Amino acid sequence: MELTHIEHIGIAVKDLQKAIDYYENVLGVHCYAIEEVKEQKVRTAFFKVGQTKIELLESTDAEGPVGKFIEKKGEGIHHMAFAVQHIDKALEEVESKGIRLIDKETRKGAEGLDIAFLHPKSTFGVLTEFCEKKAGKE
Ligand code: CMX
Repeated sequence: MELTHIEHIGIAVKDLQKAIDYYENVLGVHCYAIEEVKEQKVRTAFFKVGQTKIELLESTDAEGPVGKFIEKKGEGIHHMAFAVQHIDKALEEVESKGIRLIDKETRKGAEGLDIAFLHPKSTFGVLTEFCEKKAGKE
């Protein structure tokens, strides 16, 4: 398995617009996309810092993963996403090494990427995402 780079860091926020204002007006990075991912019960905002993206996550449902996270732990870093080259093989490989998968099959995440999560209880407390951009996608 080869992790090519950190694709994005996901940050849970209570108010997407207030967080966007901070990233744009204080850190000086441009929000290039806002997208709702219904299946994940979030609205996301994206920024690029070099090759890595920052993904702000606002919950659209208190019972969704980000809503529950904020309720328990407050705002902050929610997950780290690695770009991988062959996501199905990467999932098989980590599972064969005893890591608990949240997603055995990939699903569609923001920006049309194929994504899957590893359980934070198996990954030293960091919710870990694998992402693969399939050929032909921008
Ligand atoms: N990072 C680290 N630990 C986390 C966590 C996170 N983001 N979210 C939950 N946990 C921990 C909790 O603190 C809890 O630990 P304790 O048992 O020690 O208290 C444990 O995991 C179970 O948490 P829970 O609140 O009971 O929540 P669930 O088990 O129902 O769900 C999880 C946890 C990780 C399986 C679920 O959030 C999930 O499936 N996440 C993947 C999908 C996701 O996060 N989507 C949002 C992002 C979408 C995107 O990027 O597009």
